[in-house]
Amino acid sequence: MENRLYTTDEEKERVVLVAADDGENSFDAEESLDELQNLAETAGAEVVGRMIQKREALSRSMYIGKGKTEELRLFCEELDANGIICDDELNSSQTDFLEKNTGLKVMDRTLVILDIFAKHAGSAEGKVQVELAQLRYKMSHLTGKGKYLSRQGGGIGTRGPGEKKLETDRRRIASRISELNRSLKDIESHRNVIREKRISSGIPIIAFIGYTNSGKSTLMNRITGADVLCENKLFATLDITTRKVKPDEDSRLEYLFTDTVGFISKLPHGLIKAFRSTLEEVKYADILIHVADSSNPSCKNQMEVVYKLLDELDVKDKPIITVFNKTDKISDSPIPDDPHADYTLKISAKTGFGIDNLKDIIEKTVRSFKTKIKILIPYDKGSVLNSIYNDCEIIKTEHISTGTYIEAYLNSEYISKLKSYII
Ligand SMILES: Nc1nc2c(ncn2[C@@H]2O[C@H](COP(=O)(O)OP(=O)(O)OP(=O)(O)O)[C@@H](O)[C@H]2O)c(=O)[nH]1
Ligand SMILES: [Mg+2]
Repeated sequence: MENRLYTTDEEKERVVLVAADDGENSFDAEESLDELQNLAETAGAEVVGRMIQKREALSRSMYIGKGKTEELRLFCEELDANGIICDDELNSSQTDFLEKNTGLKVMDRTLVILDIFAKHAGSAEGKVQVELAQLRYKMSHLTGKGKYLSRQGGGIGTRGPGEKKLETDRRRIASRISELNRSLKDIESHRNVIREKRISSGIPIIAFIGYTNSGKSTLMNRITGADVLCENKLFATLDITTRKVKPDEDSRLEYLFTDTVGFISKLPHGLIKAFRSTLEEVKYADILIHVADSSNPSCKNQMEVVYKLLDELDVKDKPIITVFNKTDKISDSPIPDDPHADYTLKISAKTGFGIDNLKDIIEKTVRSFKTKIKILIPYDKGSVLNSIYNDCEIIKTEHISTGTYIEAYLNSEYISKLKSYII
């Protein structure tokens, strides 16, 4: 059974999903495997079976027990499966043990997520981030003999961004990682410049966040007229799209809407690290619109995952508007509560239901917060200066040759009034 041939690029992988359930996950094991099935299929595999083992505690050396592993081997043989995908990230001993005792290709949830990211990465930034996360994953899963990587074949875990074969040689991986790290540094500093510019423009930034496939991009398109790709796929969006929009034609207000990558349960740590600069866009937003898929039976759990990740990214104290999306798909069921949100409402990004209401709420929220900006008021504009002194929260004032330099917290109405003085 050892060394059965692995799949080739042309052949569809036939996989069995495996979960070791120690009761620690916020989803139950079946729900989590439903999601893993969706991930595996998005990565191009065919799921032919699943197996769950309830465990008191997970072991460092075996993902599932010895007896269960033998049961799994027979189960895979019966189903003619050629791979196994485990629902948690395995260490190299756990992988080795399963490989040795089943003779099959052993993959895990992280590997599948990385594979999907690689498939969907479009921008140069996304590609660098994904390849880096993939190679770091490979490095940490190299066993002493490097057996796991020396396997021939294609399929999940062997493709980098742009269908490029991933590097498998340990030494070359190391030098590629340093190269990618350098590119990432450049990308991050470029992103910081753009971000600084955006923040100092004083225009409120509104970010769509939420579980993957909840409808963030569909809502972004509905509100801004952008044409972000929306698909019934996990992680359809990886790149950041930003659009400037006026709430209505003659409004003095302007908003910047941002759509970005979705969250998922057990989001691999390596991905969070590599995608930090993308994920941190959320940190610099003024308002978060949390898009939840109310038609998904796991809606509540998915929302919890989102809040856990926000916490991990150290995103706090932002106004949150939670929209329960896809209400066109459900009959009139009550909205779950969301203690984290300042507002909750039902919408359908697809039909447009509730969108006007959402726009009103956004406007109300924008008006209620203030943004820090820098302005320069010429000395001949004494009345403008007076009104700032009277109405705004000033942090710093300095008299320079061209006028009075001020750093202050202004609300959006003031920002539009003083637009021409913003520096
Ligand atoms: N019925 C219904 N389907 C919707 C609604 N909003 C989005 N969808 C569908 O849900 C799927 C996912 O939508 P996206 O907008 O791509 O979701 P996303 O949150 O951007 O997903 P990722 O970028 O993959 O994280 C698509 O098939 C959409 O057509 C809605 O209000 N009703
Ligand atoms: Mg999207």
